[in-house]
Amino acid sequence: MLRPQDNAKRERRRLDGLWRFRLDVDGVGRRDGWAERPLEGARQMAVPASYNDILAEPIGRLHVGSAWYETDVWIPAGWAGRRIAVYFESVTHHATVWADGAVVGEHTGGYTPFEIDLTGVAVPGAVVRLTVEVDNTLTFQTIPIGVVVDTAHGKRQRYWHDFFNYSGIHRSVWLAASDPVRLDDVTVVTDLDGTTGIVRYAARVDGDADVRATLRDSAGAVVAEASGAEGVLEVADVHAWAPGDGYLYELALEVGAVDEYRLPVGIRTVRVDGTRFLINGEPFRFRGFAMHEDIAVIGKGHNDAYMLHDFALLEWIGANSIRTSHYPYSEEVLDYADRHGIVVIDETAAVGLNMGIGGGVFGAQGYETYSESTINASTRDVHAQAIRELVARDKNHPSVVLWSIANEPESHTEAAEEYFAPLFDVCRNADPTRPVGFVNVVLAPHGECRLAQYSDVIMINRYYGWYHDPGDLPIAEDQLEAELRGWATEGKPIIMTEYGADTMPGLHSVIPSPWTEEFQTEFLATYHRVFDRIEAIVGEQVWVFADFATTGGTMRVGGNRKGVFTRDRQPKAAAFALRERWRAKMDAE
Ligand code: GCB
Repeated sequence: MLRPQDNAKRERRRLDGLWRFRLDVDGVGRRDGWAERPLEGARQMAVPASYNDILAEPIGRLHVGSAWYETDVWIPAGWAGRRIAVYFESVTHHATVWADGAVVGEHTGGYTPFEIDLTGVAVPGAVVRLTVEVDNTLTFQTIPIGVVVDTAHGKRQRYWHDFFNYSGIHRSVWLAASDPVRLDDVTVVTDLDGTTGIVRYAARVDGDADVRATLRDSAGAVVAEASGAEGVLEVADVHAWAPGDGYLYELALEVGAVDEYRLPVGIRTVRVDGTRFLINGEPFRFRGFAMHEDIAVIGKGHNDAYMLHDFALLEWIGANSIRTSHYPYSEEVLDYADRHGIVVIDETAAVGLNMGIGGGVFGAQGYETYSESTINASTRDVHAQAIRELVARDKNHPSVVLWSIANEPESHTEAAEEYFAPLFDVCRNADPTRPVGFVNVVLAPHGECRLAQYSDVIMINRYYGWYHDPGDLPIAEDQLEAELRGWATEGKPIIMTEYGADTMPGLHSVIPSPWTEEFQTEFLATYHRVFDRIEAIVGEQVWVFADFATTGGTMRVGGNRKGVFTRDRQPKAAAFALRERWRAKMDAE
């Protein structure tokens, strides 16, 4: 499946805007045939956006189950004979789609795209009523996982991850047209041989037609050509894609005389060598943040302006990388990262697979993590599919250098190993070219974790001095160093993928104490002293870029406050300290 695009042979229309919307509070929409006729009692809802906070009613946050979206789409009269499809960039978490009252498709997984073929259903020159049922239910057989509990006040959604379960149509929806004979997929793998760049492409065509490939540089000059569904393009005097230098070529694939597709290509290599993480053969050190897609009112809806501002702040602070904690982000984010040389650790939505962690949901304890009735073989199938869909979408983005197949799962037990070992294979089969890892939690420290052996890179989140011995940074420094020295004996690169402290902007104290701006600054400085003493540490990504929404909890003050920026992207004191450290490192490179 390819993302829709406009070119001489393809057209697309964005279907964003105000759709008709109704929350299915009593869960009767299917029984009562809400998709069969125009949605009664509908209000308006913005697409893309989470619906939760827009509603300004408690039900927006409490609702468990379906929400119905509907819009009328005119199919251009000129599209007769074309293949017509609707492409959803993301619907969180489960979507069923109807066209004029008939089911045309469904998709599970709230952060990856899906396409539905409407040819024959959508009539050129006529209008089609598109209905989408968006189900936000999380169970032990969804990714991420959750559990629905019945209470005297109705159903409640519990989950083990620490961010609010925003729901809705979160990214753009496209109507797309192409020839029925068309390029269906392309995989590009790049290499460097001295000053020569190598681009291997493999195209999949739906139908019978020849493929021609043309690679152009950023000025539009043709640098290599090939024909055939698979081929190798060589670029003399290559301008490689590199961190901080997002140089992109453009690969144009022509399919007979009927279709074409254009794909930006960054030529670079990624490799792990001992404790070094190499991009183009050069050691790379990750500096930056674990992020969230999280905006006041809009929730997890993609917003171009916020995205650009977030990247501007990343540049201001001297970051060179991000992790898409804890789910695949909008592809626009990767496009930007490609174009600006920002390095990305790309994560699936497998978060909260750990009953040992509260994550602000203390109501949902008392389960075993892996068991027949909790996280089981069916969950693993869904998880495998989530990995495949992530790789399928993001494999051609040069900015993506490392896959994270889960955040903080239970990883110290035999059951964990049984569950996860095949998933590392799934990821490596889907993409043999990039390193694979997962993010380790303190409950499985060095020596106890059974999954690190499967990872190319050790990624760890630690909160010594925050959740352990809160406020005591000398003790934290010792604990952190002792554990990291243990991990360093594994002979693999280590990235600290999370470390941070909740901070209320405006709260100060002479002696750094938890929640003050001074403490956050001191906390980060303590960790940095340790990182600078251990060679195998090749990355520091602070938790978290900006404050974000969570479920209510006694440890959360209007959400998680570990942001170096507030939720509206104002800097806390730590931002200036980080800027000093990271800009100095940047200048030294
Ligand atoms: C973690 C999780 C992250 C939480 C963070 C915290 O380890 O990976 O999702 O938000 O800790 O602040 O507790």
